[in-house]
Amino acid sequence: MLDTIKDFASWFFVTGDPLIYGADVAITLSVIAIVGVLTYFKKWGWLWKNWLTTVDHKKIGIMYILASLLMLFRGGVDAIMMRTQIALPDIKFLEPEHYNQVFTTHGTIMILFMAMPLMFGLFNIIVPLQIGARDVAFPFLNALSFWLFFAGAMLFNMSFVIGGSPDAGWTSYPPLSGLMHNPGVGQNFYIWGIQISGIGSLATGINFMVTLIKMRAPGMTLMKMPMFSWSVFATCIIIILAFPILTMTLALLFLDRFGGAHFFTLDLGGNPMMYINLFWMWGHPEVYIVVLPAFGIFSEVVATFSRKRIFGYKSMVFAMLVISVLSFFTWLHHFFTMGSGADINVFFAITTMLIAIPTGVKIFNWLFTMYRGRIKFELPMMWTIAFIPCFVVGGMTGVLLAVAPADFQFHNSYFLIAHFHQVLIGGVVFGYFAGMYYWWPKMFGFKLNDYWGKWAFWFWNIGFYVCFMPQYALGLAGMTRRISEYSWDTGWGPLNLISTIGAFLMGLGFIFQVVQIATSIFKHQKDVTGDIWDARTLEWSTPSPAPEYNFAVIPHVHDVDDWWETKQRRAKGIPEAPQPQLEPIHMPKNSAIPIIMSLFWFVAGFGFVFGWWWFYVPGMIGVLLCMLARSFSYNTDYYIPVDEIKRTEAAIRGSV
Ligand code: HEM
Ligand SMILES: [Cu+2]
Repeated sequence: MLDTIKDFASWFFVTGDPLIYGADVAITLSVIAIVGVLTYFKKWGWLWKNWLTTVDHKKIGIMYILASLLMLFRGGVDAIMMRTQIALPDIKFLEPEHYNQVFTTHGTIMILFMAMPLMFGLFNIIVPLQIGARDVAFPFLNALSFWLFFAGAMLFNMSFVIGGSPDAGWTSYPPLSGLMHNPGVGQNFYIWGIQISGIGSLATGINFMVTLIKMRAPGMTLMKMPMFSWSVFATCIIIILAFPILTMTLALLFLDRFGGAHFFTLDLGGNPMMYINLFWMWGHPEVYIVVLPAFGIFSEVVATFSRKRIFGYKSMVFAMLVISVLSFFTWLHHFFTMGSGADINVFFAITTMLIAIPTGVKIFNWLFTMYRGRIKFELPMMWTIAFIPCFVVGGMTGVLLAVAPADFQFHNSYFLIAHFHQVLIGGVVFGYFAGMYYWWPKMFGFKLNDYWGKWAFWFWNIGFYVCFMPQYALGLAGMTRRISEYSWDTGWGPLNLISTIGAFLMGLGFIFQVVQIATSIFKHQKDVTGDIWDARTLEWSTPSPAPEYNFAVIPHVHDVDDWWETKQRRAKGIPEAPQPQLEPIHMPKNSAIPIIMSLFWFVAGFGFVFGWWWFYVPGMIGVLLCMLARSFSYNTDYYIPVDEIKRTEAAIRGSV
């Protein structure tokens, strides 16, 4: 009996590696610490009422950002471990199997559990405020999306200590990810972690699309919508069309592994290349999903800190929509080497290169906006200015990769690794950092500390070039991706060492950011204006942080940059239209169903991972019951009375 339990435990828990035991201890201690603090300060009720069951888009946004920063930490630790292993030839820090797991979890976490939620966090915090709405179109669904993301992310991360991590790359191509070559549960964690959070992502795409179409303030025609909102619009088009492909593809892969199907196997009529095509039909649009909102952020930041209207508003909108369509026609550039022949490769080479045109248009628009502007070098603007050259170089190496015959040389080499990190870090991460610094005062009512912010900025930036520039050369010298060891006679040692130093510099940059956030929380000056940057769009017309109903009176919009125009009119003393009477505000009620339903999804996912019906059957029944409970709950909204609005407004503004 004891032996059976022992056998089970050593199979169930990941064992045998000091790093993992360290993590086990750290996780247990953190959980005890969090539970202890909450209990000691009697904060459970507060946590449940104000956060875990909230449907307020601003709070959901903050939870997304918090979770994504945690995931950035995990993904970053993975990165540092890999760079340590390959800093020099013949290092024995990570075993090859372990290295495979680490690049798989790093890639998956960074894209799906770091970039996506950071993006959704910014959508949540800003979009309703920017278009003059009181919340998103479906606040309940919004909370559910967050909790589904969170359940998926937790399930995925659990593989680190229970069952074993996936190790077939973030792309998880069969046959390597198929049952025959990968019988453990790691791949199942990959499938179900992504699947559960993917449902949430799809729902968010639909939610924000409807919000942008239906909830804009009166007068805000589509062509008066702020640039960030436009970028969200373009992104949602891609999410809605692309995520179902991923869901289906992973479902088929799961059927192969779980139900003995042969969609992607090498025999019985299956074809692994089908998976690879399907994966990138989602995967390429996915990179535009994460980068378009960054473009939106840069557009806002450039206009605000150059104190000018964005140059070429219409061309900006057009460029974004063209990118969202084109992004669906380039997927094959990820496997020019598949052998589909010259004609097909040429088609995809040309579509890929075409994307450079709208992207170039945007770059010039940003530059022309800055031209002759009175530029203020605040942190968001610094990240934006750092982004431009970085993204231009990253984009141009992308065009090189799009040259199909040349790609036979570059394919799967460190040249590719350097390219995609340059656009993902220089574009996506820099963009979201710019957005986080820019809108932080809107979220919390104070600015982040400049001193530590500048340290972080320079360490990230210098670290970036030190880390990734050598990798272009390494790629050309023949170093392929996903290798954990190489010998001295390759000559790759020195450049790899430099690259690793760069990775550590970026790691320090991240630590400075943590210090920056911590010191700013303890010591800051409260912003009482609500418009700390003297900015242009509607979110800055509300107090910081905005009250739960956002706008006591819904604004009427007349211009692009409506808030800026309003301020100009006020400065000139032009009388404003009289404020209409306050009316009771219709609001959604908090709900516990999203978090409970996601918990059931988590249980079901866990059951599917191990093939244990006594988990997945109750889990799925729980999910169904939650759906029923929601369908039959009628008490889902309430009105805030005028008196209370007056009191709240008086408290935050000093007067009504
Ligand atoms: C913070 C600095 C970062 C460093 C030092 C870093 C480093 C690395 C390293 C060493 C690899 C493995 C290369 C190989 O052996 O093939 C890798 C792979 C990867 N990284 Fe990063 N990375 C960083 C940030 C990011 C970010 C921000 C993203 C995405 C938003 C990202 C996405 C990926 C992906 C998708 C892979 C491919 C994984 C695979 O081969 O399956 N990385 N990175
Ligand atoms: Cu692509």
